[in-house]
Amino acid sequence: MNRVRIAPRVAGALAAGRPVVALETTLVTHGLPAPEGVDTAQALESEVRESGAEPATIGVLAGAVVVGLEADELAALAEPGAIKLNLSNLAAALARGERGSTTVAATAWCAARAGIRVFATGGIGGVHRGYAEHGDASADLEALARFPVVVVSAGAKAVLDLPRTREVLETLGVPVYGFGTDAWPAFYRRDSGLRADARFDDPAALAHAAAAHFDLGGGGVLVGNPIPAEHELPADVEREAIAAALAQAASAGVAGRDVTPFLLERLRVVTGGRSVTANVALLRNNARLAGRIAAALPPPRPE
Ligand code: PSU
Ligand code: MN
Repeated sequence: MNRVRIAPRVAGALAAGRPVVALETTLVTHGLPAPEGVDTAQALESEVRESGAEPATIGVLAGAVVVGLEADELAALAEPGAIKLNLSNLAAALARGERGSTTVAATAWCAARAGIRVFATGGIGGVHRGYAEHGDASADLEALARFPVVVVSAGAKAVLDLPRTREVLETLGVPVYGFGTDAWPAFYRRDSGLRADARFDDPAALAHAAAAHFDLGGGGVLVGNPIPAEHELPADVEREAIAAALAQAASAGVAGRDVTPFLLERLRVVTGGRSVTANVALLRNNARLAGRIAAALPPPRPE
């Protein structure tokens, strides 16, 4: 049952106990405009390598989960038509031999299966605004609770209902750590006005807390790494862009898995590309920190 194919360089690093960082691909195919997606994926791998870890970019090609896509595989994956895969549609795509990119939820699942314990993304999915009417909350939240992986993000995407998203993480028992901040970051902004559960200023100290969570049999840990200050979108630019994007989504009747990609694309247009520059900057920052956390994570303790 070759559902999961681990690249030899990744398998080698895992077997030798060397640090490995998983990277997702929905941000490549659905979160960033082409060819920015593939370029960014490569930049993220470089950041991971420079911080001393092996990158494992994850996606689905020809009906197999590939853990550690090579450059040509990544380019093939990013051709138009890739399916956005989360926990609900991943298995059907595998069985049909399809091609798709993995969201945070699906990537955390595959990373945990492969024995990878650190994963970098941009912003997690969460509870969408207007939840009471449509009930749309990302599979990322439950996946974070289930799979024992440290997910490094710049918070949840700012288009979401951040207070409710923060409450759900609390309900699910997902530790939310701030790196260099007491606040929970807000993707394009450094501070959502909400709090992290604990602050760490040192990747090794954070890694030890995550290891304690894993040793107790816990699931995932969410790290909030604020966007570098020089790349923050000004508060008024961000607020107006999000309002415009949400209004356009409502009038276009966008729903379900299409909502997040639609909103990100509208933000790009409304901000004249500034949202994309900010997104790439926070992604690189997260990949770097993930590498440092992976390098500092103590080996699992036998029960
Ligand atoms: N981070 C980014 N850009 C993205 C995403 C994260 O900087 O496009 C993707 C992730 O794959 C995440 C998904 O899982 O957006 C959320 O989609 P949804 O809200 O449909 O669960
Ligand atoms: Mn959704």
